[in-house]
Amino acid sequence: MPKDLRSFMAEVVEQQPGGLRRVDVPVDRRFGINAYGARAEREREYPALLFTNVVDSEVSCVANLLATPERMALALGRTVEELTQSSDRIESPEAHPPVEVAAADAPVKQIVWRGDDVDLGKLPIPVHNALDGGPFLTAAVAVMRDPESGKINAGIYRHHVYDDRHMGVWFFGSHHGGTIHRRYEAKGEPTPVAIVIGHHPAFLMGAVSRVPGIGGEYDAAGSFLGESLEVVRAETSDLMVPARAEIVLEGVIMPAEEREEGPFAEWPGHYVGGGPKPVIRIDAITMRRDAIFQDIQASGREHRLMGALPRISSIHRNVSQVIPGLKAVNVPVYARMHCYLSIDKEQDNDPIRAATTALNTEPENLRMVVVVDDDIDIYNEEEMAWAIGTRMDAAQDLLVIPAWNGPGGLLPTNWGYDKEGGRTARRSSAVIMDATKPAPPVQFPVRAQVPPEVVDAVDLDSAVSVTDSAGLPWLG
Ligand SMILES: Cc1cc2nc3c(=O)[nH]c(=O)nc-3n(C[C@H](O)[C@H](O)[C@H](O)COP(=O)(O)O)c2cc1C
Ligand SMILES: [Mn+2]
Repeated sequence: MPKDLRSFMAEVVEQQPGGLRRVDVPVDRRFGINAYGARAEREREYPALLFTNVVDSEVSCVANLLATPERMALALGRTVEELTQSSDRIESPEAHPPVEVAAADAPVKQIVWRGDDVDLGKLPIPVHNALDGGPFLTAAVAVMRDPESGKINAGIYRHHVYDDRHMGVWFFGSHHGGTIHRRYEAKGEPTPVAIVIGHHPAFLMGAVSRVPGIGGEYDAAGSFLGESLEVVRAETSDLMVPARAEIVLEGVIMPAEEREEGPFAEWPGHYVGGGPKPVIRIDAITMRRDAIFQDIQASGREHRLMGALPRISSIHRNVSQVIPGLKAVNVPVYARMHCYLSIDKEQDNDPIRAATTALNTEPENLRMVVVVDDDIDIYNEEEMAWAIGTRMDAAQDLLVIPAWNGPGGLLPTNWGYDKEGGRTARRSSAVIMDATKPAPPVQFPVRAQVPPEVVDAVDLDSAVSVTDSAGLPWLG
């Protein structure tokens, strides 16, 4: 059976007991769904959550499916270590190209609504955080065809639901989704779009992987899935959509029309951004008979983890071409504007070259790059702080690029604030910290440690807990 959302949920239940919890009590789509995720996060638990009883909706909702590295690893068929070290590097992008199936073999065509039947209100689309401007699609993969190359492109973009048939969409910065829309708009034409909701997480990670050039996300999804993505022709356009999705919304982005979008709590954990954005009109909805709607906990751990991993791999890809001694890349899930690189340093130029390459790979995200030697575990903040404290001298090892990120956008630092409560878009700085030792042949002080083989040989059970003062007769 080809992989889809359901096969993955079954796999979680079988292989990671406790990884998925079902909520059968009534839950309000306004804050209720996200509140479960937030409450679990407060307890430092991150189960996937299946809501079977969302008030006023026949459709179930699953959230937090990718909130842990363990479930992410299960979805991509890798170990947690492979995931963080190599992330989504696509070994053979063309190995599993998409294959077309007939509508009769496409579960997503079991129900087709057109025209006046189209009603986004029937779906359990959540309002996530306190000041959000309305319901948002957070796990929606928008599929569009580039009018120049004919290639199909896909990405997750936030969609603000305005009414039964209209939504706003925000394409950030240089993302291809926006490029394609602008190309149709320049010709005065509507942009056909299909919005895919609910599929195997490997499909979603394919959609958000940083494939160079427009298009190729369906191939990336095939590579992550380990099998070709089954696609079927859309109802209202020539777009090809995943046949085993739960729900597909079809419509057009209307040319020369914009509407105020947001506010919406984003990955930096603040309400920033907003403003006029393109508007989508939905003309058809196709779905499975017992469709499951998928949500990503906005501004939560799932949102940040899904965003950090593709960036780890795009940075890995580019920096390793410049610095062969690159060992590992971390974009910490709690501060996605930071990047840690560990390198086997051969020359004193290596850190600055590695850091500037990383910055240029993800200019819209990164504002700080810290480079350390390869004896430092960059997934351990204590080691990072120790390396900065012992191997970095700010007067020479800290470089500030005064205007780098922005202007405007999602990062609070990319805005200037005035006393009247107003704000102006501006650029904010980036910083590079070189916390590496000098390159050979310089002799830097040696790291203090007990011989590791002696530490390995210790049997900790031979150290017995003293439970009462009889165990310490000297004190009596
Ligand atoms: C949960 C999540 C939400 C995202 N929301 C948006 C968004 O609202 N707008 C956007 O442009 N990119 C968003 N992204 C990032 C894009 O999906 C991602 O960078 C993708 O590679 C862009 O593809 P493209 O360059 O083909 O457009 C989001 C990513 C994730 C994981
Ligand atoms: Mn793309």
